[in-house]
Amino acid sequence: MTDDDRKNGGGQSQLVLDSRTSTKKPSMYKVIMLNDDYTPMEFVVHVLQQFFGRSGSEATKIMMNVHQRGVGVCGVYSFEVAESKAQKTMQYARQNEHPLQLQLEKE
Ligand code: TYC
Repeated sequence: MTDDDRKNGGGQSQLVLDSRTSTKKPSMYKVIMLNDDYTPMEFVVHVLQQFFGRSGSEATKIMMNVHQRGVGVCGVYSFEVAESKAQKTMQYARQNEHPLQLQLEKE
C-alpha cells in the first residue's frame, strides 16, 4: 500500500461531493403568453383559469396585460410542469382553432 492509498482509505475510491456546488436548485421557467389578433379574450381568460389555476380577476388582468403589451407571464414552474402546461394549452387552443402561442423562458 502506498502513502497515497493509506490517505484515501486503503485504495478504495472516494467520491467527494462539494456541498457548495452539488446542491444547486433546479431552474424555474416562466410560461409566457403571446398576443395575437384572433384568439378571443374570453378564451384566453378561460385557459388561464383552467390550465394555470388563476381566479377570474387574475386571469382577466394577465389577459389584458398580454393584449396591451404583447406578452405576459401565466406562471412560473419547474421545466417539466412549465412545458406540459404550455403544450396542453396550445393543443387545446388548436382544437378550438385559435392561434394562441405560449413559450418558456428560463428565470
Ligand atoms: N388580442 C386578442 C383580441 O383582441 C386577445 C388576446 C389576448 C389574444 C391575449 C391572445 O395571449 C392573448 N381578441
